[in-house]
Amino acid sequence: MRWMFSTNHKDIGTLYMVSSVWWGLVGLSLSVLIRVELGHPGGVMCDDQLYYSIVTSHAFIMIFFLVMPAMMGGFGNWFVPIMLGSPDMSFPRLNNVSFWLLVGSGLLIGWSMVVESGCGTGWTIYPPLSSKVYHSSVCVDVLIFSLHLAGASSIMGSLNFITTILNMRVDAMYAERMSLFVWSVLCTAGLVLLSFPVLAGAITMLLTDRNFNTSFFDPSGGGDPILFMHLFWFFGHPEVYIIILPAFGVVSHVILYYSGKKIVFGQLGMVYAILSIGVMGFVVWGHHMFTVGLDVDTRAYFTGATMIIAIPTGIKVFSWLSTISGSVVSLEPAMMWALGFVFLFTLGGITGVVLSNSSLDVVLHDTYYVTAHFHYVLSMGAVFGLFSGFCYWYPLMVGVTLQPVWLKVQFYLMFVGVNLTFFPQHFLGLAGMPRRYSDYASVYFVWNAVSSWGSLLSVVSVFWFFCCLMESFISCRGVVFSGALSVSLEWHDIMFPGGFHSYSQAIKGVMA
Ligand code: HAS
Ligand code: CU
Repeated sequence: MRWMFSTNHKDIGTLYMVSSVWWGLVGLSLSVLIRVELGHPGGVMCDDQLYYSIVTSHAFIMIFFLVMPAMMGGFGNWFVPIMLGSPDMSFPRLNNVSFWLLVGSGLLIGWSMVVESGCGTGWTIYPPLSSKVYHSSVCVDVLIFSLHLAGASSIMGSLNFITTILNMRVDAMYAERMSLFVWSVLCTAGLVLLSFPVLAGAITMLLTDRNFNTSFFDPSGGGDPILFMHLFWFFGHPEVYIIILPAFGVVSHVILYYSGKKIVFGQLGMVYAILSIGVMGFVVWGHHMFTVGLDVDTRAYFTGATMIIAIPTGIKVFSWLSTISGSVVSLEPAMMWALGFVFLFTLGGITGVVLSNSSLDVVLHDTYYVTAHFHYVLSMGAVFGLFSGFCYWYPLMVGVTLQPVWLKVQFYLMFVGVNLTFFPQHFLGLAGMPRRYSDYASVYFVWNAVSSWGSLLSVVSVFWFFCCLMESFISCRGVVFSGALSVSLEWHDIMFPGGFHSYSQAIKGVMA
């Protein structure tokens, strides 16, 4: 049982990876249920509350139990200390506590799903739908506790990352030499630290509204449900960058390696882009609330502020392209995922810019266009980033290699699957199909059917991925690690593409 209490960053990273793979399968299963329900008009569940509680759990699980733990907990724990030349994280025991809090949080969210028909509130848990009147059982309360624990876990993890990155670098690892992955983890940790407490406050107020007769969000007692939306989205928008920034870091790393260059094009510009995305992420939350009756000046502000985020993001996209430009790209699986990321994330980002126009958003809000937008940046952004990092770092983490041809097959299956699933949702949204309903008019049938079949293809690809993992274990193609610092050439190359100029200097710093 020693592994449970390990304080080693790699062990904890592995715990996070394994648990997020498991939760990813839960989230995937829930998404299949959603697509089965929407496969044809009329549906199969005949229970709207059940349908929507499945949607709610799907979102929470994918965000809080798959993407964040895998990116920050998994890759972050594994590689940030190594990339800094540090022996471990600053607070190894706190690191272990962060992981186990997340497990507790997972148990609570599982519990909330089975109390009566679960929380049919959506991941936004807006009152009055989430209030005692419409959700009288304890499911919402349990969900709130689950979020409290997940928040505590993330905040502790972030404190650990920030302290480690600021204090535990070897002498020669100046800030400007740090890998872009480390920079993105640092910025993400800052976002978590500033945004999660706001969510915690909002849900605690909801908890007291539900149980202790306060009326923060209840107009009959002088409260205002719009206040909840402001608090939620003040957390919610930074949250979407919390999800995507580490993926940016992974993609920068992978693209640099497979382009065979010494340094990412515009390394410093990339750092400034990460930081400005982080800062601006806090001042655009109103674009989720254009339909609540914001006055025209406020809408103009949020439209403008939101559009400006496309600039640093564009800087990142063009810097990746410039890094690739002029090199003989080796199309290994990790690089295919990274290129897929750049292409599809950009598509999702551009529909985001469309939605940022308040006048358009009044029409498109709560339609499938929004669903299409955020799945392009999530399922094809964050998740592609995860697969890219996984293919890239797997030999380091596990000690055996994956079969590249098998992995390429998986990439193509997934690429086609997710595009079939989500591209038609743009059409559905533009045609006015609202999100968050378990049924639809038969005029929307064809594209919904395409979408549902596409989602099955993604499931096939995930099963195939597990076949790839098993193949790697069975064939046991090893990687050789050697040397006093257990740093082999392959290790150097993978961790520090471009001749590891900074790392070799860092190591010299340790030796001196
Ligand atoms: Fe978003 C809703 C706008 C990025 C996730 N987003 C969501 C939701 C989620 C989500 C989960 O303004 C739904 C929440 C819910 O449950 O209700 N989003 C943006 C914008 C960006 C953006 C402008 N979103 C993300 C990322 C996410 C994410 C990243 C997670 C990983 N999003 C919105 C808006 C809504 C929204 C509205 C509310 C909709 C509604 O009604 O509910 C940007 O950060 C994207 C920047 C990236 C690019 C691509 C690369 C840039 C290049 C530079 C050139 C491009 C230019 C644009 C100059 C833009 C290559 C040209 C424009 C053309 C049209 C051609
Ligand atoms: Cu947003």
